[in-house]
Amino acid sequence: MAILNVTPDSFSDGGEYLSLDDALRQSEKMIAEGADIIDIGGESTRPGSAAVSVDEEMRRTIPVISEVAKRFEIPISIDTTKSDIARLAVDAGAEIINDISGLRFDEQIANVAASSKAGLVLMHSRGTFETLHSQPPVDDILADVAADFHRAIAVASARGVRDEQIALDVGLGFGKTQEQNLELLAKLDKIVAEFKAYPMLVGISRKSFVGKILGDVPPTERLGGSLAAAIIAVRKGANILRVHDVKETVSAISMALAIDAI
Ligand code: 7PJ
Repeated sequence: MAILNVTPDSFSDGGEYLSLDDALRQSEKMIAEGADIIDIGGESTRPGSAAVSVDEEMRRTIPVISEVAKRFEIPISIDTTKSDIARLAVDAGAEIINDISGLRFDEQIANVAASSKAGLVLMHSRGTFETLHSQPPVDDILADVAADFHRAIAVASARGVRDEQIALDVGLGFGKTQEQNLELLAKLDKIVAEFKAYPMLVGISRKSFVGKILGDVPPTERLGGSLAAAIIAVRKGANILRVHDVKETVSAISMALAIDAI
């Protein structure tokens, strides 16, 4: 799953917004490098980011989704916590809804998934939009993630989403301590085993917890660390990796799988 941010704060190159042309060029590049899904997001959830209105999120994402859907064959995912955006995105051609709140912010997202038959990613996170990155730690992160997966799956199911539509995500970097982010990767096989009916998605790429291990390096210097963690995640059962660096990730995982296949 290749990340396509259409937010001014996470993709600025001097200009205010990522232009449609830039978004299409970036999509084409990531598809050529081996992406299987493009995840389009118009609201940054990085620490310190401001929430955006439905109108603004719509203006950023929907034209890009329409154009990518028109030009390429690749499945498109919409990274949103708002059912209004999810509905517009699905109508514009998105086939997957990626909800970092796991239906905690807007349960109607499940209704959109149910009626459209779109895929639904239920990610574990804690707190509100404003407090996503300032949560007091829980004692047992594995138990917290598992309990929240059960809650989210029950909400989805009650609103008509079928099991085959759902993927889960432990939500690295969202309401976890540094050690808990590492623990979730180290013990990912346990969570995969408990929820084996669902594909497991993991987002590691360029995150702060990777930067911390490498001596607080900036996002541009987190590739090696991200790849090492990605290999471990796949060996422990992850099925989908959400990444910025498609070519490098495909190379690293191909190499690891070739060795494991012997
Ligand atoms: C994730 C996400 C993740 C899923 C973001 C960032 C923060 N969606 N959206 N999983 N992270 N499913 O990319 O650093 O880990 S935004």
